[in-house]
Amino acid sequence: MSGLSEAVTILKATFEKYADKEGEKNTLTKRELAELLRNEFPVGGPTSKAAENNFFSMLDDDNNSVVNFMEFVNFVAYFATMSYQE
Ligand SMILES: [Ca+2]
Ligand SMILES: [Ca+2]
Repeated sequence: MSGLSEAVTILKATFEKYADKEGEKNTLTKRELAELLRNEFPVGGPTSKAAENNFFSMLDDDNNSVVNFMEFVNFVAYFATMSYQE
């Protein structure tokens, strides 16, 4: 497996690990997202309830109160862009 397809596999596995905790298996609730961010983005992630809410509304593009894989990947791409500064 190449590095990039491995990265995609990790992205999917990470999403599924948290999305499977409550409600629908293929979407993240606010609580699931908060847990994902706390564990997977210890640096740059939310540090308060207010920040968690901000992150959630930032990720939930279509405002349907859950974050799907596409919305999650958009965020990861944004995060990658932010950290790619020369
Ligand atoms: Ca879920
Ligand atoms: Ca959504």
